[in-house]
Amino acid sequence: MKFIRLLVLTASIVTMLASTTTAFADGDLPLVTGEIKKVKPGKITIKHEEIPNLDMPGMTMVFRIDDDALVAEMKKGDKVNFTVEERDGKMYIVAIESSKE
Ligand SMILES: [Cu+2]
Repeated sequence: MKFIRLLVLTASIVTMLASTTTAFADGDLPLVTGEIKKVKPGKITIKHEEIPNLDMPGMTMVFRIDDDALVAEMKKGDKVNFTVEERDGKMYIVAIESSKE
């Protein structure tokens, strides 16, 4: 019986891990690290590291973001991991999360 319980536990941990990474699985965009400098409705200024999929070196710049709920969670000084894609020449954050422990 102990073995079965362990199996169930393992299965639920795997499910948990899978669900936390879902947000970053879209389109296999590379994860970028950065620090938030400013938060405004629909826009976040981030000092970011290199962004391989946009061929962009590290810099501080404004990104657009559609998800107001995500914007509400972010604040100046937060260290973040995020993914970006270009739409009509503008940089949009696809997914973002605080990287603080
Ligand atoms: Cu940039």
